[in-house]
Amino acid sequence: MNQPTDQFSLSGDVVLCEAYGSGHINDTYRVVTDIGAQYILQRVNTHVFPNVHGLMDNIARVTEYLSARAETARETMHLVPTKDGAQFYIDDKGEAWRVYDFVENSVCLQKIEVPADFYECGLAFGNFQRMMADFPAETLCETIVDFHNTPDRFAKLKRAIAADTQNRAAGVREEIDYALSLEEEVSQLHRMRQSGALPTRVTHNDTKINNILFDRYSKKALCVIDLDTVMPGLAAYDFGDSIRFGAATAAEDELDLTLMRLDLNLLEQYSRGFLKACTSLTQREIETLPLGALTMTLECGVRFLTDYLEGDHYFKIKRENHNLDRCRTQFTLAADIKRQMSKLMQLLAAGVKQ
Ligand code: ADP
Ligand code: GN1
Ligand code: MG
Repeated sequence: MNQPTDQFSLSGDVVLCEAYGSGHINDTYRVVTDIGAQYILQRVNTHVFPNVHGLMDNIARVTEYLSARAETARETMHLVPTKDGAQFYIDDKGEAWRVYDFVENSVCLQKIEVPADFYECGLAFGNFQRMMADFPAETLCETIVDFHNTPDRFAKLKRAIAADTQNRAAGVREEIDYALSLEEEVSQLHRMRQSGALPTRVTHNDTKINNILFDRYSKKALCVIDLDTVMPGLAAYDFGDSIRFGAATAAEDELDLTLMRLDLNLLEQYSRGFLKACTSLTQREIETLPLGALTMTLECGVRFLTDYLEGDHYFKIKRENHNLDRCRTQFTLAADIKRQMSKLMQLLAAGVKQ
């Protein structure tokens, strides 16, 4: 039988192809050949990313741009072409496959082990944004249209409530009311982008810590991965999504909500790294970073809630009510971010003066 790996220009013959990583969206495999070369093979989730051509064109252009500016090869992802020189391969079933060089001696963290890890994350995503600062953002395709369009995320939530296809809305009235109570506040960033009050940047848009590879030995951040959502966006999206995931005291699907808070020490670590590396930020952008943390957290909760109401067709779930559990952690965290908002603002303002 034809294997997707047969289509790519790999060094050696494949001896191992095993499931790898723990993303919510794509299927990832580690591939090893008889001469010890390693690769990452991914089946792109075309339900989530219908425009594979646009997506792969973005990734090819962004990785080439970063490679030309990087000091070492391990600082950026490298696509491996197919034997025909294409960036990806579509199999008989219409599935899309791509291959990257495996970044050797790298590790991926699912959670922060020591606070310095999060400083490294801030540096990595800050560097990414600064290195892309002169790239023409408007030439990138929107791989998921309206991805961080917060008002549109609310519109989708309201449609899911009205349709209530799974008869789940009555059971989550409290969550729905909480989300709607913050709609205006968290729609501000989008409106500032629309009015031109904030510059549109090339942003990563999915800045979880497991989208960074660290050097196995030095524990320094090496390389930003998972470039599917690199699109035009706001600096506050990348800052905010990192805080949402990395400065939280509990996992995204923790059941004991009393464990979920914002860790201000971790927020400070990340902010120092991000502000140090991302020298392209304007004063106004820096001032909007705390609102980015609230917005990304609430928006992510709204997305989980919408998916729960619609029957869990977007995010992979591993148990019943998984998306509802995820929604609840995000809303609990959003409430804590809101409680601590003045401290966040002070911290970021202090970062500016350093
Ligand atoms: P998803 O969109 O499903 O999150 P990712 O692109 O983030 O998929 O990849 C999933 C996992 O595969 C990552 O968390 C990381 O552990 C690993 N990975 C991805 N690309 C590479 C690479 N080039 N080198 C080494 N490991 C990688
Ligand atoms: C998804 O692919 P992954 O697991 O890095 C999602 C993000 C969410 C995140 C929540 C393309 O990220 O937007 O914030 O889950 N990616 C996409 O964990 O929707
Ligand atoms: Mg990922």
